[in-house]
Amino acid sequence: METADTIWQNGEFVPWDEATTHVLSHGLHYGTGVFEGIRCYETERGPAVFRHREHLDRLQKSAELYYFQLPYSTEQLREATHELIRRNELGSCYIRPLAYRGYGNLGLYATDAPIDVIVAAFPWGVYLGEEGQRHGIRARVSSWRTISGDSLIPHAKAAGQYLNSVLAKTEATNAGYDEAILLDQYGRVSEGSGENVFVVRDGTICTPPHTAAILDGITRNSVVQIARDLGYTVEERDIARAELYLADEVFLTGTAAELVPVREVDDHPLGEPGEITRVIQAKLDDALHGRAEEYLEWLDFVERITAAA
Ligand code: PPE
Repeated sequence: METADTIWQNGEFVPWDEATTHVLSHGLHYGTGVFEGIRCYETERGPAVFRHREHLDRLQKSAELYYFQLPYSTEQLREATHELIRRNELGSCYIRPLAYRGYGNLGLYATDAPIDVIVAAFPWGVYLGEEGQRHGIRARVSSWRTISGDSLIPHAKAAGQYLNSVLAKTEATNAGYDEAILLDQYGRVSEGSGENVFVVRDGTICTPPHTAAILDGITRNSVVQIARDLGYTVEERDIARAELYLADEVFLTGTAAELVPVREVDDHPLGEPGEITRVIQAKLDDALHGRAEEYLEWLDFVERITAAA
């Protein structure tokens, strides 16, 4: 991975290589951590973090869902992140806040293990590649079903839950595909290993609802709003597996991936990205980079400290 100079760890800026943790940290053993994936983009007005507050709110909620309290407020984390971007002299970058139960005690009810919090920021290109973003990727429906609300909390972005995504992604990649699409426990379309899914049929844009064990994606929400603002009909409804094959267009959305067209599902060709995908992808790109006046409120601009300040 590409590195940066410093990482914010429990309130301090420490050199990248020194941002380490004890091997008996609770989170390493049981996956007791919550995290976020956020992107910052270079804009005409300097670096801007996309929907920063929504991401940090989701982090706080993920923590609360697993019964732990972050020792830092959203505002403290936001300021720490701005300072981190400045200190690392980053423009476009990926931001990874993580809060995990640290070293103190093992066992499952280890409330005396502290909650450690880090924020890292570093350069990271689009997750499924530039080529994939332009011409679409090849997806495969996973043999692994997505985690269900019966056992875990799909709405939380929790570290341990990602073992499910790792299984799906590994299976798809080993079989020569770019990404996995997971079904929920009832066989309905849920989401990608790290993205939400959209299906376009007869001009209507559909995406699985909250009941389909999805993460409530911030890019998903942005895309729904953009699509509606552009006059498209967007339906949140159950999607059958076969609709992935019968679709006019399919695309995935996520912070790391942004908006990625899907050109093939389970060896059924969908072809080059369709018009609706293209139009929404372009608008999202404008919003991310501060070129869409109507979505400027989604950007949290990082003040540059001038030499005189
Ligand atoms: N579903 C899952 C399971 C998921 O991990 C993500 C984000 C999304 C949907 C889309 O959510 P949002 O980013 O708010 O639009 N995945 C993050 C982590 C990916 C990774 O490989 O790590 C991300 O995109 O940053």
